This record gives sequence, structure tokens and C-alpha cells, in this order.
Amino acid sequence: MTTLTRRGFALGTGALAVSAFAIGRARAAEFSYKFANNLPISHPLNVRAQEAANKIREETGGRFDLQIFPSSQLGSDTDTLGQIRSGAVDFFTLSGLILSTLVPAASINGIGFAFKDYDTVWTAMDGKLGAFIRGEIEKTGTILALEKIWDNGFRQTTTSTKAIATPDDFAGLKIRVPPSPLWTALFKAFGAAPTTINFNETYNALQSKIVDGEENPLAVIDTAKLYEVQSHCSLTNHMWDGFWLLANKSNWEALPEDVRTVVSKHLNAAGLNERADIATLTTGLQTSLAAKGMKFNTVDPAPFRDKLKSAGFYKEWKAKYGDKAWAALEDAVGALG
Ligand code: X2X
Repeated sequence: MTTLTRRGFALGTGALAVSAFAIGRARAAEFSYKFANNLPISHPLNVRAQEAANKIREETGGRFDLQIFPSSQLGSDTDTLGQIRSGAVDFFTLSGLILSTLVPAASINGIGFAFKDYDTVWTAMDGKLGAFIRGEIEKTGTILALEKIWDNGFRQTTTSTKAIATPDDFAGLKIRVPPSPLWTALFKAFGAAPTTINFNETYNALQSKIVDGEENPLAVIDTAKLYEVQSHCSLTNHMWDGFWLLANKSNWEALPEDVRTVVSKHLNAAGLNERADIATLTTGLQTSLAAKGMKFNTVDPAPFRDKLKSAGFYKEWKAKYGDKAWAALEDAVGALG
């Protein structure tokens, strides 16, 4: 028979409180950090980020809580770039091309038709080219990028008007581009009329016909439901785009080293899993988007590349990045332009 003394009872509840704290849900975490991104919650980036958040909470015994804000809930990419610099946001996945408004070299992977396939992408971005870009990001002194870049994908062109089969089809096309000088320059070189619009306003801009087209990887076209407002998808594969997982430097350095190790381990692993998810998802998407009404066509990239060459695109951007950065790119992808 067990007699529950007053003292024994008090000890018992104490033990219960300790074990509830150990699983991390009994009280507020010691560190609660915000992770912003522009993608729908169903996109693999958010699925894997949430999975990492759960693992981090568990492995830190509830000390670290990663709160994820999908769909630009904290503001447009342009706004959020300001917030990651000030520390109002702690983590932010951002396309290197948009980041280039702060770190010019960060757009270099978006040079038209630079990458022929994913093997080349990961060799470059997990290798010297990625290290070079991360070094440039670190030079800001306010933000840093975790080691593994996450996949956005090879970008395809959609319109509500017509298929893009040759460079001439771009002539005068009102196309939405994300906020980045490289994006604007690329589509001007194709002869289109690009308009800069943040992603959180893109669906509405297409729906209200402020623009007739946009370009994004199939995983974004699908999860953001752009197929509802676009009828054609031309497989232009004109650039590979990825998301650097940025951290505010002083908030990152405010974490104890052991917490930082757990956070970066799970976030980098999540990035690798997200890459695999995008690959799997993309395989089936042409069929499922076609079933939702999109008309697909493939393109021969050669005339598009020639158009960029004759417009002086490669020459201009080589001069902008400088010989050292351009050599790092060509080292990874072969001679350009
Ligand atoms: O804004 C876009 O088009 C998107 C979602 O692909 C990026 O974040 C660059």
C-alpha cells in the first residue's frame, strides 16, 4: 500500500513538471525565432522547415522554438529583406537573385541558361561557387547564409495568352519578374516588357491582367495555384534559382553554440530533403498541371541563348560581376556567351 504524504505529493507534481518541460511543450521556449518565407504552406520548403522545427524543439529539450511564417505573412520579400537585416526576423529563405539588391554577386547562378542540369547545380552550389556567394553574404556583417541552399527550381514561362516557342514570342510580352536587376535585364534582352512585382502580389497581378505572364518552377506554379490564372506553360528552363537560408547575424550569434549546432544540423538536412522532394514532385507535375488545363510546350534553348548573346547580355553581366566571379561560374558550368 502506498501512502501519499503531503511531501510525497509535492515531489510527484514537481517531477511531472520537469518531464513536461523536457519534452518542450510545458512553457515558453528560451529562444523563439521567426522564419519567414514567401511560399505556400504546402510547398516542400515549408513542409521540411516544419519537420526541422519539430526535430530542433525535441533535440534542444524545448529550448529552441522555430516559428514558421509562410506565404509572406510578415511582408513581401523586399520588406522581409529589411527585417532580416534589422533582426526583426531571424531566418528568411530568399532567392539569390533578390538578395543581389544587397549582395550583387548573389544573383550569379541566375545567368540565363548557365546550368544544364541539377548535377551541375549542386556541384557548384555545394562547392566553390556557393562558398564564394556565402562569403559575399557574410561581408554584409548583418546577415549570413547557412551552408545548404534550398531548391526553388528551373524556371518555366507561363502566360494567359500564348505559348512561348521562340524568342520572338517574347516581343512586348507583359511579364512579371521578381525584384532583381538581373531578372529585368534578362527579359529585356529577350525583348519582353518586364514589370517588377513581389511574389505576394503576383497571383492578383495575373488575375487582374496587370501582366500577361510570369515565370517560375513547376512546384511554385502548382502550390501557389498559378494555373488558375495562367493557361500556357512553356518549358523554357531559362535559369536555375535557389533559396539561401539567411539568418540575422547578431540573433544567430546570440544562441549558445550547442543550440546553434542543432539548429544548423536540422535546417541543412531539411534543405537536402527539400531538394529531393522538389525533384520527385516535379516529375509528375507536367501531367497533373496539364490535367488542370495548362497547355505545355517544350522549347529549343539555342535561339534563346543566341538572342541573349546578340543583345550583349553575357558581356554586360560578366563586366558587372567582375572576372573573378565570372570565372567561378564558368568553372562550374563551362564557357558562357
Ligand atoms: O518570386 C518568385 O517568383 C519566387 C517564388 O520564385 C521567388 O521567390 C524568386
